[in-house]
Amino acid sequence: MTADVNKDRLWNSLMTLAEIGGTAKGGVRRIALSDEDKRARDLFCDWARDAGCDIRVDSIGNIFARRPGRSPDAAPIATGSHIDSQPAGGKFDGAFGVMAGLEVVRALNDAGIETEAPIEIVDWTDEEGARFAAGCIGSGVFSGHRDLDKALALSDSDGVTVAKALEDIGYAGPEPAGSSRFGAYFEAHIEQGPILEAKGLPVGAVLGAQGQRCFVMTVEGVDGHAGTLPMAKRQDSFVGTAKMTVALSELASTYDPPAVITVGHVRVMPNSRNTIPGKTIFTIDSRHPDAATLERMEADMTRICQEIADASGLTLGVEAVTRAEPIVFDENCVEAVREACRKRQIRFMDIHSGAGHDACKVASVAPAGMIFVPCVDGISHNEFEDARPEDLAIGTQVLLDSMLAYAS
Ligand code: HGY
Ligand code: MN
Ligand code: MN
Repeated sequence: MTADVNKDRLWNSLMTLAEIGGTAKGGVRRIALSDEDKRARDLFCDWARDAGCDIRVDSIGNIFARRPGRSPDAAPIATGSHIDSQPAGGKFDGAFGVMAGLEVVRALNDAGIETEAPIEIVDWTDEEGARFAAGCIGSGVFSGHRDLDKALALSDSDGVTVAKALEDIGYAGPEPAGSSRFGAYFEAHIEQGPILEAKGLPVGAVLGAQGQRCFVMTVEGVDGHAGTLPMAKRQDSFVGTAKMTVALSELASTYDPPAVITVGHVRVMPNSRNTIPGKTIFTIDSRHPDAATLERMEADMTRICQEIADASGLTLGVEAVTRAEPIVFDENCVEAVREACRKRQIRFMDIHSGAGHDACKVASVAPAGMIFVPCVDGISHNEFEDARPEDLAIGTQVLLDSMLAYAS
């Protein structure tokens, strides 16, 4: 018993969704809990209702679209991803997983298939962490990795909290976050790297994902006049930050295998051409596949930044916003993905994820697996992110068959 995915319907849904927050370069700017995110959420809910799903929203704004099964009390077999994007993101990161879930439901409807367990499609709140610094807010609260009240209190650079932003867009839901459970969870996602495309393979059966340690660093010196204060007397927080950034970048290659360390967000204050910056806030995103190495990296990064601060008459504040251990997906879920490929003679490979995903959080409260599809030149977190309709359809077909194996 199976159902066939409709490649054009999937592609058209993705392109329609991409118009919300679409950018001139063909990318997407759909910041979490923004008006664009609201409009995209509303569209997803409309489409899911049209496909016969009931909609629930939880207290951190996660949306659950449930297709009923014969056994209403059975734990649902779920899929999903995130509709929010990077500030200059692509059409497929996250959106593909949510639209693939919708296509699974639509294809099951076309085939008149009733599953034993319900099927659920999830849109997780703020996976990207581009606005509130901490990523995977929705799936993190759902899975107990994040405390609800602390998550609701997170604020953006304008001081707007998650709680306020959820209220403003009407997605502060009544369901206690984390009160529902899945029988299994599968997430379809573009690989966001070059491996599948380089090997000419349409599917990756994801074994697990590397760990992450993310920080918000506050460097404080003294504001001063750019024209009058001699260089030797300055306590320039941005110069200190620049030295830290270069040192962190060079640190990454000292581990085996090498780590990845990124300073991606910097706020210079007062941000005026002719005032020496007395305060600079910057983020560190560090990742490695080994838990012990992550621990060492945190100590090394903190020490290096502190030494630079001390040598420059600066003070340093360190706030950890994410400590995510490396994860391994459920072997039965991984095997269900492999078996779905074998049954349709779809070539695949086992692969590890360099990126973090909502599935990495869900994996601690339900058997979870992921299906990767290639993206063009491995580009992601970039407006030129692209994918091929046939690859997306193949990945969605594997998702459907993997879920059906569990939901029947
Ligand atoms: O940062 C990540 O790994 C994810 O793409 N948000
Ligand atoms: Mn993503
Ligand atoms: Mn992303």
